[in-house]
Amino acid sequence: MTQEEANLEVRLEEQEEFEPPESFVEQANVSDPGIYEEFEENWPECWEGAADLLSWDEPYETVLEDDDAPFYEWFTDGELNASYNCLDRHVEDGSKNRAAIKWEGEGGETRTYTYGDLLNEVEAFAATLRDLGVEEDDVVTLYMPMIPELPIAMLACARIGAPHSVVFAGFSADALATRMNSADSEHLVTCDGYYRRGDGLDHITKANEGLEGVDHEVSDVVVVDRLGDELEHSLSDGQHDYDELIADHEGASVEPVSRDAEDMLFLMYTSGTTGKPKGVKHTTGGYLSYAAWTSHAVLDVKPEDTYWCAADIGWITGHSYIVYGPLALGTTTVMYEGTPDYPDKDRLWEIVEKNRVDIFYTAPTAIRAFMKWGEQYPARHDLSSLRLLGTVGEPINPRAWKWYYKHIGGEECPIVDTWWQTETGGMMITTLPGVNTMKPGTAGPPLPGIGASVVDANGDDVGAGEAGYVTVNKPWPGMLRTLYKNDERFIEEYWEEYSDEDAVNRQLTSPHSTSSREDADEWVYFPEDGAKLDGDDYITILGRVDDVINVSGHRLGTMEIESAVVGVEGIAEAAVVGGHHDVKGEAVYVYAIPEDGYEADADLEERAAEGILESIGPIAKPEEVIFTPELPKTRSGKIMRRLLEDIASGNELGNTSTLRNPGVVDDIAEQVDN
Ligand code: 6R9
Repeated sequence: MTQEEANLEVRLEEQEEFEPPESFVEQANVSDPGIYEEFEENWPECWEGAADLLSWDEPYETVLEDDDAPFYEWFTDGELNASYNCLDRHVEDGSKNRAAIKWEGEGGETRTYTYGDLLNEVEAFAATLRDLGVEEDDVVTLYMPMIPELPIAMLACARIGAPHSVVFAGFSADALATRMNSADSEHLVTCDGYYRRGDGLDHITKANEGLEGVDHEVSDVVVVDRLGDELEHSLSDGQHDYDELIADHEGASVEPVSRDAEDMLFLMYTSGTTGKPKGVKHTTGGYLSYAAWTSHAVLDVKPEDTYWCAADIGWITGHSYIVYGPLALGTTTVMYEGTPDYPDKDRLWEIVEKNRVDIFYTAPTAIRAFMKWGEQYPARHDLSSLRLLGTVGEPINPRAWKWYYKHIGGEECPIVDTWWQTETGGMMITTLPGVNTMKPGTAGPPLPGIGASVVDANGDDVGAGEAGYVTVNKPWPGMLRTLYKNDERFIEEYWEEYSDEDAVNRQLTSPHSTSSREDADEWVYFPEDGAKLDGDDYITILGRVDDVINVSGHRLGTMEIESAVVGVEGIAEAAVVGGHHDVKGEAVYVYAIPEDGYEADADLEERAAEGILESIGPIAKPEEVIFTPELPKTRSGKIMRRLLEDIASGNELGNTSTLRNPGVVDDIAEQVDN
């Protein structure tokens, strides 16, 4: 390192605030700081601008209907179709030959779909689904990895008004069955396999096992042949080959169905405090407007851009910011099948260089891995096409932020650190890249029109420098409408904590007996995240305050993992917590008590890990399984999870004398490697 470089390094390390570069501001979709006031004064009508990014078959009559809060409705009586908005209108506008999806297979193979191509294949698959008997409002489950047929299937569902429920391909057979059962889904689209680090990975066996666990009849299964000869698979009765179906329906024309703004566009299952995953319901008008608006305002997406969100479509980030937001805006969206270190650790930068990517959006866990691998990998490539960088999924530490800023953005790209959730549909707290000063490690202010604040346990706003909980006291178009077929749980999970008690009781005792307008102000959404506020009203997210952990940006319920572990023969009780991990953010730690007559040995450990793989999938793989004759408990018999987290993270342990069984702590701590 030269002296000059060393000086630069020191300067960067100390710098706490960064201004967006002039060159970015000049071309930004949003650059007027007045937007905050404008939205505030004109709320909720300010959201008409988001709806205006879409084409409507029928105009909406009311922007926000809050009579039955918190079952809000947005753009009431409006009608539209999501696939029309993502495809046809761009083809009609003369962008037929613009690339819609640029797909990179792991092994170097590529496929480009223009808007025209994509529309044709979506229509062919929509016709297929209809022929298979899929009707409007039937939930179609898509258990697929990062192959183009996944967004094609999503848009085909949207075209005929069948909500999709995408199940992350890394989830287990059990997880697939649970989700199909919960959604009463009778249709499945899946594939034979996909590539991971050069190997063809079998997926169909897992899908078939999952189908065995479905408690109702599954009328049809469509299988995409991704691996060809690499994996021989035979189709059983009721299973169809995707390519054959597409060939049979080539040239089909399928009118997009006009959907009510409030009709369900998709379901997405996510983890919560209790064992059962929650089916988050998103709608056509509000969700799509919000995904499009945030893509426009925060990601600065323009039709002529090549935009890349390196997430998996199996999570909400991929739904909103690989598929719906970017395609609604008519841009080119990049999709990558594989891992970032195959064939080498510069794979992503090679893709950026080759495609001249303008905007890149990823998770802090990936950035921490890039940092660990070293700056020589991005340095091999020309990354000068990049204009904006983004992160999502977990808090980003200032060091990782600065590394990203310097080594990927060349100190010329603003970074948006976007806080949001499966439930919020789109971004909620982040800087606007053409407007705000950036502070590494701090997401930023709430977006214009978003009533997010940090409150104490009583729901009162905290002062500058204080910590508390994130709450949202105004509805927004992208919000979840309910949990699938479970309005009660929807209220209990998200609204009970901070909303007016009487209002909550009224909805719980006589649901949907339309409340008065004044009541609408009494509803406060609780995302279950802790946060800190600074003097500029910027919010630093501290992480979940419920029993959800965040492993590599993936949300996992500790209760779900615990129930998998106690389901293993020979294990009597278990507690699962997240412990600090340098790259993953958090890692899974299992503390388990063996049943009488079972040895706490390597075999039991392996079976515990196996139990987790079977019921959830490899993303929940435990970092360590620690056997103990007892779990540390309070005098009232509650497991002291905090303490177990501190042990897992290698933190100093506070006073443990108030425990019922303080002696157990040292025994456990000795076993943990850190
Ligand atoms: C989009 C997504 C949601 C949880 C959320 C929070 C964490 C997301 C974050 C962040 C700090 C950010 N989270 N973005 N924490 N800074 N920029 O990730 O949805 O999978 O539902 O997870 O992720 O804890 O509550 P989801």
